[in-house]
Amino acid sequence: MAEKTPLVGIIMGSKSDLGVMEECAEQLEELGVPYEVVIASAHRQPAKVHDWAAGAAGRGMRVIVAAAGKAAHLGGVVAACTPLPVITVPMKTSDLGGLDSLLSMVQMPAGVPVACVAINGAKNAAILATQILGTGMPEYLERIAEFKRRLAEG
Ligand code: RP5
Repeated sequence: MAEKTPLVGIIMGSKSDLGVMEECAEQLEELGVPYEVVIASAHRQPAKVHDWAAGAAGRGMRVIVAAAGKAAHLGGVVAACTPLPVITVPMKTSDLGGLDSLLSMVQMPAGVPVACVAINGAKNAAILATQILGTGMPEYLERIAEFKRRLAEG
């Protein structure tokens, strides 16, 4: 998808999130959505996260998917730096099973919302991102409609 301007930006806190988040990238590819992937931690590389998020809309992105685990502040920090909608993906964790990630993502302060899919819900994040694109871009609305037709066929 490198030849097209990315419409979805996928950011994750660690290389260790990649195995799960590849499902998000694969689903976006299946739906024909151009995307980019960046690995940056809100805690370890805060300046990189801020710069990437602050520039995303200007570079043509429409939706951001942010994945992180444990004290998963990445999605909230990204949401603080961009006017774009942010879908968060809580990573399953070894100690607390991902409940830590989920709760630290969804409990955002008023004024800075994020959407949040299930623990390890990378594929659903891609589908939701495409649905958001579809509200303003008929080609993606039609791809989701076709996706749902295939789901219904079983
Ligand atoms: C978070 O901490 C990452 O998103 C990852 O899910 C978790 C563990 O990261 P590593 O210690 O494996 O890099 O920041």
